[in-house]
Amino acid sequence: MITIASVDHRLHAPKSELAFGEFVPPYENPRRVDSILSRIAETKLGPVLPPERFGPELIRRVHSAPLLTFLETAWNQWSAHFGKDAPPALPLSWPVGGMRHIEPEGIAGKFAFFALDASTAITPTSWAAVRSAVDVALTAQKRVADGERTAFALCRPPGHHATADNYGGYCFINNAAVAAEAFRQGGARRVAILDVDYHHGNGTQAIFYRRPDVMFVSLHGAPETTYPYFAGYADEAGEGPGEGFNANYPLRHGTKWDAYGAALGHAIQRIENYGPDALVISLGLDTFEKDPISYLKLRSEDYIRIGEAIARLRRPTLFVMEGGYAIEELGLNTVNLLQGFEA
Ligand code: SP5
Ligand code: ZN
Repeated sequence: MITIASVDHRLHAPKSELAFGEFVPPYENPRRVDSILSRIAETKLGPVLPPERFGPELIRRVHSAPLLTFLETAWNQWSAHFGKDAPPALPLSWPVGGMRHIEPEGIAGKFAFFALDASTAITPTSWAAVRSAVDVALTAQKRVADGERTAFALCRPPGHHATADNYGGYCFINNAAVAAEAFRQGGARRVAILDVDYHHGNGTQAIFYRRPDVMFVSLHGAPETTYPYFAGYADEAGEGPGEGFNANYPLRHGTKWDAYGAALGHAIQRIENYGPDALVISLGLDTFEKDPISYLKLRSEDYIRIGEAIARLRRPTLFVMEGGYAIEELGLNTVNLLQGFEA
């Protein structure tokens, strides 16, 4: 299997993350990619190639102009206000129900307007890393659109929490959504996105919620107890023309392979019935038993079975990296899944 990866992901490496009221070393950090690349080399999974540069057209089909302008200029505006040595930029308030959703002029207000949480810092060079992750996704997508059975987009930072208008959950641009849109623009009539990250892909779901041409199917920790809390319930089925093309499989804390495998079987059947021309996998490995921020209990060998189950769909398949924070085993688990697919 071909992997697309960029060295520019290192440009996004905040010094700290706000978690439960204190600053901790970021869970989402460059060592994640190192772990995966070293396992790819060790197992001779296949070549690792750099991305091509893509223009902003496909990104603009998925995200609003105000969000993109904000992400591109946020650090400059923040540092103009708080100085070049300002700490990584974070929001401190939000426009909740009953308030006005109008973009403020001041930079602190803009952070409040565009961020969906306070865990996702922006540094001087974050935007360059974010753009490289999209290039990684689109380069891998192109290979699959051009006839390869599969490719692995080793994106960092991840993307599935980013909506059309908001960033957060370590995500800025929704790499998987942009890739799905690329398949559509390239002539695929139906695209399915299967999201196996531990966290619900609220961004991807929202982007395609009213569309029948891109089905979103997700297995994730139940929103009653799990970030991002406000999406991911089983009754979220899509809306308007998109009704019937969204499927959520929320799972309780402690879920092991038996219940996970059963839910995955149902999810795969939904996609089989849909009959997509292309499949995008939002590939999170934070369902692992030793993940430091998650509560599912999958074991390393279970990822081989997930890969095998995805392969049974027999569709052109693009893997797009999302979460996974047990860094020591991240490479093993990721490559297990990819090898399960190829077996
Ligand atoms: C792409 C992805 O996996 N994003 C995950 C975003 C998680 N956001 C914060 C969740 C809360 C983390 N709390 C740390 C718990 C330590 N025991
Ligand atoms: Zn996750």
